[in-house]
Amino acid sequence: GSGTGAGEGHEGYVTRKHEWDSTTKKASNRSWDKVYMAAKAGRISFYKDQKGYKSNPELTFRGEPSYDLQNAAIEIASDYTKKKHVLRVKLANGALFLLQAHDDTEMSQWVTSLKAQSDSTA
Ligand code: I3P
Repeated sequence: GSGTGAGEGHEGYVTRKHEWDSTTKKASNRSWDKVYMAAKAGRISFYKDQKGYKSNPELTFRGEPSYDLQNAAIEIASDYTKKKHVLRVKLANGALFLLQAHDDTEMSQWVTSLKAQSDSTA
């Protein structure tokens, strides 16, 4: 659905850059990748595409674990000027992702839904 509350999930394609593994460790692969992102139950997971997510949700992008959004900081990355419609997700453990949405509307929807998930006590 297109809802952005904490109670329901939000999924869709984004272009992702994994910048930091933790506060002090840069991610080893910092290239931009088109991925399918699913946010629900206070966590985000990344997949190669929608079909992969639907048919085998255990098979994540590069075999990554899902990420806990509890106490994550989510904001529009207005200081990142190389691409448009980019939001920044900083997890409580210091890991940091830049996520490029298709347009400003989708970017705002992601910010709203991810913030709701980060506040979820589920
Ligand atoms: C990365 C790629 C990213 C770039 C990143 C590079 O190289 O060019 O686009 O981030 O810069 O490391 P590769 O594809 O070879 O992994 P930007 O788009 O933000 O510049 P970084 O090392 O400064 O993170």
